[in-house]
Amino acid sequence: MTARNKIALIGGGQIGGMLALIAAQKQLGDVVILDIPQAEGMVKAKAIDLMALRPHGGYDVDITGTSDYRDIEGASLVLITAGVPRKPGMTRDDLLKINLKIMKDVAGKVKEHAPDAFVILTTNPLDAMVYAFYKYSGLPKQQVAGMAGSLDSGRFRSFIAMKTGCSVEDVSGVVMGGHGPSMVPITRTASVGGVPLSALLGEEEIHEVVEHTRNAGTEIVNLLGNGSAFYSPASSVMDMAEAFLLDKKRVIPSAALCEGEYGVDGYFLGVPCVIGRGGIERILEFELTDEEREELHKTADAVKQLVEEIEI
Ligand code: A3D
Repeated sequence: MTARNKIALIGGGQIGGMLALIAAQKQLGDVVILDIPQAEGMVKAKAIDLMALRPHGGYDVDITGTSDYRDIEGASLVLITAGVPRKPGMTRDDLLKINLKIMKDVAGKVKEHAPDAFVILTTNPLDAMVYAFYKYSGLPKQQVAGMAGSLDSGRFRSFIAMKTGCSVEDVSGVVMGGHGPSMVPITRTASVGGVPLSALLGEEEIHEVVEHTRNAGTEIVNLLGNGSAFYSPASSVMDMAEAFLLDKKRVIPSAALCEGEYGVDGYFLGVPCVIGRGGIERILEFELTDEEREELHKTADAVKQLVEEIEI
């Protein structure tokens, strides 16, 4: 008998709840949703609700809610969304101090109770939080990744599909760099069914797609008024999670520790990564134009500045 995977969700709020639902629907494993003691009732309630959805949802895994870290023992995958989301008028960077405290607490406990797990973080400011988690936990670099490039590239692809009137299924494109306004959508390699984007859209239209991609998160924060995006972030995390659990070797832009790649050293930054059962197995490098390299270094500098505020 093969044991099912155990998936621990640290943070059971908007994204955490969606993660539990998608993981269950895909039957990726049993799910433990952990939150702070004050929110234990909330995650227990979500777990009961999701268990009751099983006869309709076509899945047969166990979902539990807890505030006790002993319940995540044996998890092969830990997905962290613990933290506070933005409110209108806030930048992701404004969350640094408050979410850093949370990350210190979470990192120590994950290290203690699930030291072999692959960990994917979503907490903002993303690239700095992944760096902090890596430093606080001391886990190997292959085991630590941040979800942002997956979402940003998904937005990029979706907006290209909308602008060209073609199916999103046939759009490919990558967004690199930090998860902030200086992220770098690589328009040169984007394509629709193998046709270069530049053959389908004019400069101005491509510029609009790029700006929409960069601002999509803020647009949602302003419209929601209380909280940030959660459907697409959860699905973007789950692409990475599934690539790990099923050893798919998918190429997904993720915040990974760069040690010389793209001229970045010692920081987590969004780069194309091969994800399989070894976690972040490889970073794929390709030649950037001078302009792209300059933009990537600008975004890396923004991440560096934030990381310098962190005392490890
Ligand atoms: P929310 O619905 O508030 O859920 C966060 C949960 O974390 C809450 O249930 C909290 O109780 C819980 N929590 C707080 N402290 C702890 C702790 N110490 N241990 C365990 N749980 C804790 O937020 P959300 O789910 O909408 O967003 C979560 C994070 O993701 C925020 O920081 C967002 O800014 C971020 N986010 C990132 C992206 C990226 O693309 C990187 C996209 C959307 C949101």
